[in-house]
Amino acid sequence: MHVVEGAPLGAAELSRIDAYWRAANYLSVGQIYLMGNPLLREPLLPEQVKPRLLGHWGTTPGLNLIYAHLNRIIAARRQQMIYVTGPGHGGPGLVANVWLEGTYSEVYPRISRDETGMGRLFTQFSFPGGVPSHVAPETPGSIHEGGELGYSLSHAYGAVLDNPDLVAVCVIGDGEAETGPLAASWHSNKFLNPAGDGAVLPILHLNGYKIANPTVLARIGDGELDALLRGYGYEPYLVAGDDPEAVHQLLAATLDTVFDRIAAIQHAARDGGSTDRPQWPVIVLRTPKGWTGPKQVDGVPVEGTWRAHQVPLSAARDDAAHLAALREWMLSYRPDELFDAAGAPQPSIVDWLPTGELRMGANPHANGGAHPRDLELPDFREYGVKAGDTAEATRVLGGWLRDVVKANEKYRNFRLVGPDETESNRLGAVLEATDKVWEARIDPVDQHLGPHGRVMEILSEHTCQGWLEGYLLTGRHGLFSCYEAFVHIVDSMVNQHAKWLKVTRKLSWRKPIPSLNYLLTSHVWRQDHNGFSHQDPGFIDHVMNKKAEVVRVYLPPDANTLLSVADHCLRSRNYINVIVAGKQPEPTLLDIDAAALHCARGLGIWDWAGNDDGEPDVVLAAAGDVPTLEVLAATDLLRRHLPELKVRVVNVVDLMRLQPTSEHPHGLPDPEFDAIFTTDRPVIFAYHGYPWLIHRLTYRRTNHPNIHVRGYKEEGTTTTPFDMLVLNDMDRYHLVMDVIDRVPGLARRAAVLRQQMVDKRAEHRAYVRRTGEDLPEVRDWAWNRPA
Ligand SMILES: Cc1ncc(C[n+]2csc(CCOP(=O)(O)OP(=O)(O)O)c2C)c(N)n1
Ligand SMILES: [Mg+2]
Repeated sequence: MHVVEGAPLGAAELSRIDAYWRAANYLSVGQIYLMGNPLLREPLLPEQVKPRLLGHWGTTPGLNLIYAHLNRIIAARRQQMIYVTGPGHGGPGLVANVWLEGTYSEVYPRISRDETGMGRLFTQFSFPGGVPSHVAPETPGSIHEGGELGYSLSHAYGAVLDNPDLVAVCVIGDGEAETGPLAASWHSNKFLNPAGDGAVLPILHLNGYKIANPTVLARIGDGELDALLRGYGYEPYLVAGDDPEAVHQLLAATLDTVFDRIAAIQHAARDGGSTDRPQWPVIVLRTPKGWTGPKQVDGVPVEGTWRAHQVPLSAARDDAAHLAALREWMLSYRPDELFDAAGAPQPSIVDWLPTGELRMGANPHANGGAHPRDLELPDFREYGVKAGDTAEATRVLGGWLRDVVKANEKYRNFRLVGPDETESNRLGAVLEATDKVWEARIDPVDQHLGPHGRVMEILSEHTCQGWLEGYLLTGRHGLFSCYEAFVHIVDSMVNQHAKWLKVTRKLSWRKPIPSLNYLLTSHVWRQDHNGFSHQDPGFIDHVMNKKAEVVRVYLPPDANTLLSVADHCLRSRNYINVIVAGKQPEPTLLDIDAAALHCARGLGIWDWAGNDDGEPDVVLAAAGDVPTLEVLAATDLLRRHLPELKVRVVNVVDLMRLQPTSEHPHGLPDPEFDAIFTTDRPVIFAYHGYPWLIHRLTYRRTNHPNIHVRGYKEEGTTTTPFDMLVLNDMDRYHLVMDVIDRVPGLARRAAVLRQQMVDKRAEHRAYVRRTGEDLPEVRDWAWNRPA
């Protein structure tokens, strides 16, 4: 690893940067411990220490050190910069820095830059009614929570895509670096274009420890670590030490060098036309965990060990020795030199800091984006398919997305991400307008790879998700297309993003960000190639647990409804939109205007399919493309064999409509729900996913006792499309049996038909096992009743 020689800081600069660092450390410790006497100008009393000591000290001095030195770089170079805190548990550090630079008091005037404000700053931290212990949406300048470790580097990369003037400095915990998502995301440098994108400066914070263990990267030796980082395509710079003065000089010299290096790489690509993949710099910062904190507590070493992770003097309120040690520790930062009589930072501490929007807490990139704009969306109606025609829904969508890419090319604000599946998911038309971005070697056999593409494919769903989140959090737009079963890999990341959105909704200063849009295709019912391992519709259930105001789930039944739903989602902000749609050839059920209307309703009666004249004997409902066709096929059978039976067909596009208005903003009012689903007739509901969800959503409805749901019940294998339905009892024959079983009086009257349905299922079973394909009457079935 490179070690940069030199001592670029003059005595005055060294002293002010160290004073700033001491101030940030003082304010961090104060937040963890104190609820009174913030400047320690009086003797420290036990009751001035918080009763519950909650927070993380260990990572904080390192975060503060980096922040201090980045301020120097920003001020000297007027560099647009944001700070991504991988060890987000170092929350007090980031809050301390944005308070020092003034942003915090601008956003939260109650927390003024004086003694009163400092007292409130301390008390509110990890305190009921206050702010969380982690870097959080409440922290100005942050796009990254950091509570769940692993996503910092992919967020940082996402933020700088198409932001050529921006540098995202990403502090990565050495423990965090052990996570799968972080490990994969080093490869983001093969997808970053030095001409059109900004830069990420990863700083691996090698403080040696996690909560209770050493970290792998701290114990493999410099040689292996150097080889690892070089293997990932980076050029490592080591900053190591435990003497503040020496580390200040070394870090300053190293940052000067690496920012020169970043500028040189960008210059070569932008002005020199270089197309070589650069080796971007990475800094390895090896300083003690809990540096400047208590060296020993109760006779055991703390500074420089895992014991420094949380709160070193955990009994400060009850134990006089701990209390005295806390006071001594805080006074070691010499607060009298740092804050004036009123409790404001001394001018010398802050007069050299960047100002205005160059402050990392106030950078507009970290709050909705520097130049947010809506997407230009071509009129989806012009891409509609004629009703009755067969279409692959996602292929039709691909044509529209291609033109979305074209229409927004000049704004450079739209990206498609996915794990290697854009073409498999039949969105390949977008590749007529753009490439898949690729900065590594390109061979003649490769197709559609190039250094400037808008499509990003890496076989790491975590990295896809992280990139897209970073991109959205900085005000741009995108879509994640993924196999339905494997999107579960990012369940946990979705949780975190949903939490972020929920909290930001309550923060009036946070600007709304474009929605996180998923297109889940290659879904459970049509895994013809892959079978059981690829069959799992449970992501919907996962997402439905999130706050209603944040999540939306759409199940468009055909190509035209998919177009309408996608248009809606790409216009929206602050949501997580999940669209589930098939890619196989299927009939187009609604013309484009009817599709738009149906999607606007979210749920509706298809009077063209039923014959109920307002008095149904049974309601056949469906949500999802495959279930919808099966319901139509069942309706067809019923109308042929039991023409006197009054059938109502209902289709649900927007799953949230099923809930009461009290539970979800899209919820259908009870009277409307009762009118559509009746209050007393059986409802046979064919649903795309696990059936229990429909019960959860409708359990408060009047007619819930009569709702019978068919869906995926974890029966699957590599078999024919219709066999999948039979295996899960959602086939047309079983739906007809369900109707006969549920409609009073039918059991006897339709006993012969029911028997035929049982026989059909047996015939089907024998036929597919003999021939390998579905019965001709199933394969060739089409809805051919007049609309
Ligand atoms: C994915 C995940 N797993 C576990 C945790 C619990 N946790 C919080 S901090 C921490 C140790 C982090 O160590 P490191 O990244 O080295 O941070 P630092 O030493 O800077 O505190 C762990 C395991 C978490 N926050 N996220
Ligand atoms: Mg660590």
